Amino acid sequence: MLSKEIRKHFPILDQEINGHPLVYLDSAATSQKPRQVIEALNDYYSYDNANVHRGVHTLGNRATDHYEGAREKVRKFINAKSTQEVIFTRGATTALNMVAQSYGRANVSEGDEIIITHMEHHSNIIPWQQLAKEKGAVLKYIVLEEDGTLSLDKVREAVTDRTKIVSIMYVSNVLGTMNPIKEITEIAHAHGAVMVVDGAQAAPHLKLDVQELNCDFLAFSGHKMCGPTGIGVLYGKKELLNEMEPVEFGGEMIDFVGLHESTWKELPWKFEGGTPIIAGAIGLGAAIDFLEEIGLDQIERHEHELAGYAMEKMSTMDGLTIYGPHDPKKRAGIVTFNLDNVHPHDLATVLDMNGIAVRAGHHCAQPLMKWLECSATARASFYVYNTEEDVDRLVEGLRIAKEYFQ
Ligand code: 7TS
Repeated sequence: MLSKEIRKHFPILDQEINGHPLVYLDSAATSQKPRQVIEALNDYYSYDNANVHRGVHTLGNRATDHYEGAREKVRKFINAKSTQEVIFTRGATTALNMVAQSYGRANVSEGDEIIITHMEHHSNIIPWQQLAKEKGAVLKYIVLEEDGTLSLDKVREAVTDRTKIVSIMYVSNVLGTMNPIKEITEIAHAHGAVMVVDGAQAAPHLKLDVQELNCDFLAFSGHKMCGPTGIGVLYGKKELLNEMEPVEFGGEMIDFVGLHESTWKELPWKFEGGTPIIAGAIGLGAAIDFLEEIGLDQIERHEHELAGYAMEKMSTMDGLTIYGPHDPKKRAGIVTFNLDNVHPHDLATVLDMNGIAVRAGHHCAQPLMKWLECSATARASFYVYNTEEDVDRLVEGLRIAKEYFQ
């Protein structure tokens, strides 16, 4: 299996936790980092560190080449038309806030609609709540189907000619649901709305193609896709970004500064105020190289297989509720569950005692928890380095936990 060779690249996985070999099943929160990414960061700081876009000295030129080279890697990774459409941000959250604060403030007025769904992460809810409050706009939620999927009919019912923004996650961080973004984009565009995609859980796992999806904006984070923390991406269509105002003002993003008026650099730099996230971007570039060498198609297939295997094994356990679509084809490598009469935090603690790392809590999706009618769940999320043995260890851990609490 693919993952056995791959896990050798991840030094962190080769350790014991509480006397057991580590099984890391919390990649939806953050993925582990391969040696290639750690070395890219080390090499940058050891040999090339300097500020960028200032020309003249050799280190500065090298740092600029690496930083802008990383942008080209991202462009290719998402198949954007131009590097001008790739803005480095601190993460998906920052990218979504930028769209709300720049595009949203300029284009949303009183009575207009912003449409999201009940499955969104807080980072794709609160920026729109704030915008709606500021503008007197209406924030509308698309209701989910019983199995935690979205129906295109409900999307069609929700989107109207008053809709200015539709913002939806590609892959749910709780249910694992994969949403039909291309079709939703067509519906949004038919009503003149822009389509924003929260790609935080998609970029690590699927081949993204912004031209094929035809979305207007896409946000994602480097740390969930083998890259470092503190780096993410906002993709936007050039014609929209060109019309938008920067969100952060200061050094780096200016062309000319007068006493009372200033002008901005061209795209993408007008959105990158201050010294940029140089090492982070270089680390993300190395992560993209790593993922592309394996192949995103392979990664997606591997995770479907693991999630399918986990669902098969877990669904035979008494007292275990699994949330989200039960058809593995409709979900990514995320399995969220609860064990009867056991709080997910207690469950996660017993699993940790057995060397197994899962997340427990509301997963930054409180409206979804309300829809699921529970306050918290446990979640196992899989990535390239996980194996069927990891799933077996999880199932065994759940058995131990069940006995422990009985
Ligand atoms: N959108 C989705 C769908 C996410 O899963 C997350 C993080 C974010 C946005 C925010 O990303 P950030 O890098 O800007 O923080 N999700 C999770 C999670 O599921 N567990 O911890 C973080």
